[in-house]
Amino acid sequence: MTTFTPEIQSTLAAQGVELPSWAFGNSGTRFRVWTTEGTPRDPFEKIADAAEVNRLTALAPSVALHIPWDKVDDFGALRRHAEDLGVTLGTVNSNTFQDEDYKFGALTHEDDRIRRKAIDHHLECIDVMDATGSRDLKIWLAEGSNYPGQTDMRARQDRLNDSLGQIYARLTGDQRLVLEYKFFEPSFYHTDVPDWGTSYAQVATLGDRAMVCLDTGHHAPGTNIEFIVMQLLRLGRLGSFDFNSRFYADDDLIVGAADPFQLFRILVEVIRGGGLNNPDVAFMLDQCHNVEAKIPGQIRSVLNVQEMTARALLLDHEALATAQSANDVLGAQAVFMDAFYTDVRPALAQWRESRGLPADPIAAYAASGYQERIESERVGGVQAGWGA
Ligand code: LRH
Ligand code: MN
Ligand code: MN
Repeated sequence: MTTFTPEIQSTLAAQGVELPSWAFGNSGTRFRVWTTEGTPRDPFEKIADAAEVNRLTALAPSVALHIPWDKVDDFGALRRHAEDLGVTLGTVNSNTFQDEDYKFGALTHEDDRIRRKAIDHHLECIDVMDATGSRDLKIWLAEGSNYPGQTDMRARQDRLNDSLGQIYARLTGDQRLVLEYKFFEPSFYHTDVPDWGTSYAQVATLGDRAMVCLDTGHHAPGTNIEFIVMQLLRLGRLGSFDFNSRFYADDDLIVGAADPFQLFRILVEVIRGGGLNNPDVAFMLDQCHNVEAKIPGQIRSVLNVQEMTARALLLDHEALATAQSANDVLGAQAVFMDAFYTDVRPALAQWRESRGLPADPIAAYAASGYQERIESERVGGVQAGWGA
């Protein structure tokens, strides 16, 4: 069986992956939102479910919020609730994609009134961050056009930059703005922030606390995502990951399910670039569990990240560097694949037990009675937010 050096063990012990509150709500596609028994009825119950994932894995110390989906009267109370359960409130995600006013844009809108409304929404999100103690404001913009000639793409970049500048100016202390990109959807011809280059060009003008968010599901098929990871780390602008898997478009499936090798390659570059357990780079999930059980789905997800991290940590860098500098193509590839093909699961199970955690967190969840309890206590759970 593989063994982990003390150094690898302490690296693994320090790892944390933020959970999205919306992974615990009901979700589906634009065709149907499926219901699940035991679904949280409010943000407090979403936090409780996230805390359960952390209790069984020690891998999920914080929970991301989405506003207005997670709007509560008293964010201080939500914060205390989270802390009582051993987790913190993390990234605050804005939402300008479900309001009629934003049909033709939000932060890029031609109409000053609508653009002002969208900027003000972000300022309110920063008020939430002040109350929750969150560091990051994450912005994903569903803005663009469907037809060539429909809009002036260049003027929209200028308005976007002005809007982001106003939002950035409201940040205080160590708060950060993180701009997420996505190549298409809901717009199909052009998107205002379609790629890492545009996100980088926008945030670079704002200041040091403006960063890029890389959602692994937001690229065209075949994109070399680990190259983007390398480049953003090199430029000091990789602020966060939204981890998930895709087969086709923005599928939001369990991270590491569709392409475990891609997740491995990404983590190799994260480690290479000093991004692992580095507070500058937030690891988050952005997933929706449409048909699978939600809490075990989140447990599976954080374990997938942990397993691929362990494999990436096993990469023999010395042997790789030797092969690379000799242009030993097959030798380098063999070293790389050796690490990828190492089954770390038995070693991780043993290591978890040595830390007082269940060897098999999914089995431990099934045996815990938590699911039965929430199914009997919670009636009328809410959607994740889609179509809400
Ligand atoms: C957009 C996105 C973005 C949203 C989330 C719900 O596709 O990835 O991060 O906030 O989905
Ligand atoms: Mn995302
Ligand atoms: Mn997405």
